[in-house]
Amino acid sequence: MSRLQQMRQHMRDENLNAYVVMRPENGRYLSGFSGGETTLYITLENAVLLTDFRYIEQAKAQAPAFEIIDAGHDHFAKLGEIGRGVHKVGFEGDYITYVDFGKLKNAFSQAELFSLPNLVSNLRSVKDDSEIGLIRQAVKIADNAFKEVLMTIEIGQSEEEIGLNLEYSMRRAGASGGSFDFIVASGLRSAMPHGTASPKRIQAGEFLTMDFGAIYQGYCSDITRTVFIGDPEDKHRDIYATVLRAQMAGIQAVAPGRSGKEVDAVARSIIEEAGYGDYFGHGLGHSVGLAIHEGPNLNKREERLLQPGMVVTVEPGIYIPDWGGVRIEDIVLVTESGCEVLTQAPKELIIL
Ligand SMILES: [Mn+2]
Repeated sequence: MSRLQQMRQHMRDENLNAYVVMRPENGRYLSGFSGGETTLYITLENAVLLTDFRYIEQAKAQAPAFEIIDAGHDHFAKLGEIGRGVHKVGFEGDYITYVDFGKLKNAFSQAELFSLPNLVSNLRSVKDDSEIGLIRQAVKIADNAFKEVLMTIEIGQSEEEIGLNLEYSMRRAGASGGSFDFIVASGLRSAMPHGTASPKRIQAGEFLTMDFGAIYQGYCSDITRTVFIGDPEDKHRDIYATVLRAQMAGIQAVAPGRSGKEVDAVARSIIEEAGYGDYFGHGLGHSVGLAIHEGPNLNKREERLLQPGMVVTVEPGIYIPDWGGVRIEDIVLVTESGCEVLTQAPKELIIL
């Protein structure tokens, strides 16, 4: 069944006549169109892609299953015209702004509107073979960048320089860009789980955490490695070993039928038993695909069950304020029997 057919199946289940897609990843997933400024209007019979003059040719080439309409800069006015007479319209309530919601209500003044953001994201959560192939390539590009950049890291280099080298390596290997603002956090900054690369220079006696990823043909990768500069003390080795044990146990726990909550608990309990539970304040992982952060997640609240074809990160960490921190992150593919680890970069403590 095509993605559009699956979408219509879900629309029937929800008794919708039409669904409006504005989130770029959802639009790309359903139509194939990778340009910006697009709205999809999907009914049980028709599929329309609204864009403007700049993208008409590209949309025709990339989205053959859709009727392409030049809607200028007012997609809502066009929606009002083509959507006249529909009764029940679904939309992405987790994406649309308050202002745009007003315009949507105005466009469909005779219809009932339903916020059903999961209609498309649930489809996206299970990847098909072509998507898995692109994610594998995005992972490989990031693995290779880690290997290359590791050889160039020197005391005195800034975190920004290291981040730039990672991006340069990935772009040379075919990535269209980084999948998010890279985290390159050294020394005391490594205690900040989301410490983006700063002008700080790296010194001996520090952890250096690098969290980065590539976009390859629209698909994201995400990897974190923490290395040590100089001579680690026992506490550094102990914390690194604890995070690694938790990470391996988390990977072991990934399997179809397990909830995100269960997998999170397996890794978290190892960090808690080691006495560092208070220093692991985020979830264990998230799904990755056309977006860097997708559902389902691996965290304390996630009830949804893993299914074969889902692609999730496993990334526990320990962050001690005024001391430093460690995170280790791989991407894994949920298989029929468990999972396959896609990330290949080494995980034993690397000392530079
Ligand atoms: Mn991540």
